[in-house]
Amino acid sequence: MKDKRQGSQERCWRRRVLSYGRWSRCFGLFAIFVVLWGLGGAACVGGVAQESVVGDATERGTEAASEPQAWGPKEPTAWEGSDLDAGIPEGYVWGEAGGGFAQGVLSFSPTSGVSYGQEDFPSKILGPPQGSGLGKGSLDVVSLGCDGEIILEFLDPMIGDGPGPDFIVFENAFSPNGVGSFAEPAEVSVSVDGKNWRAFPCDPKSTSWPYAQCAGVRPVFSSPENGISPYDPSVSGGDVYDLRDLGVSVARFVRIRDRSRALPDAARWCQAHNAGFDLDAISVIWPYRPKP
Ligand SMILES: [Ca+2]
Ligand SMILES: [Ca+2]
Repeated sequence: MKDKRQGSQERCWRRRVLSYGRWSRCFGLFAIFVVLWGLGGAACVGGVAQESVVGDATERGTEAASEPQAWGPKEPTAWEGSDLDAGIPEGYVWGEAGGGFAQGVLSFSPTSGVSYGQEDFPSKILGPPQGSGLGKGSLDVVSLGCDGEIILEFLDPMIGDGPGPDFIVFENAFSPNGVGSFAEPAEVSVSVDGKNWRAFPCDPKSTSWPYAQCAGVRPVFSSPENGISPYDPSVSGGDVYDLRDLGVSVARFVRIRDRSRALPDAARWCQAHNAGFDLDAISVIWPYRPKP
């Protein structure tokens, strides 16, 4: 039999008739029990809280990694240099010429029924071009469809206005006989805030090949396999752009809007699942990079 002084609090509760003295001792033990229980409980809550933060962070990380990307139009993040005529952005410096490729997609609006290349979207269009030469168009592309649109983002590097051309848009135009090309022209615009745009001239209806400054016109020669530089317009192929033509010194976004519906046979080929402009890649000739 346990000593009464060491009896458990539970035993105390079972005793219905207690003298005042015994009740006091019992209450004292009970009070100690409550304090210890409270401390333990607090520690326990603290532990659970800490665990749940870690758990949440882990879960968020998992969700972020596995969540499918939605490519509808979304709000660009605020950036203080949102003046289209802005100079070198705060915290950015010139990098070496030949600065990389598009790094992200702000929005993608393919025409309904157009699906070509979407299984590997967007990785397929964020790397280097996979040019197939003069007589053959690359299959490593994502189709926009007639009137489709895509907006690509550049942050590291952004595109700067250096001497001469600043970026190159690669489609999969090809030219079997070396004269002109089978083109699917698209308008190219640039922006620093994703809202205000300046467009290079592109009107396939009123112009003839190469359709002013439309993209999707010139065959692509550069690919990782052949080692031809994707940054040298004299050998790379693709359609070349100079920000100075628009009076813009830096671009964070490039928008491509298909204009191939303006071509004579558009009604026929605009029905295809690979209709319209087919984006392969965009290379940055003159990069602005965040300061290391
Ligand atoms: Ca330039
Ligand atoms: Ca196409």
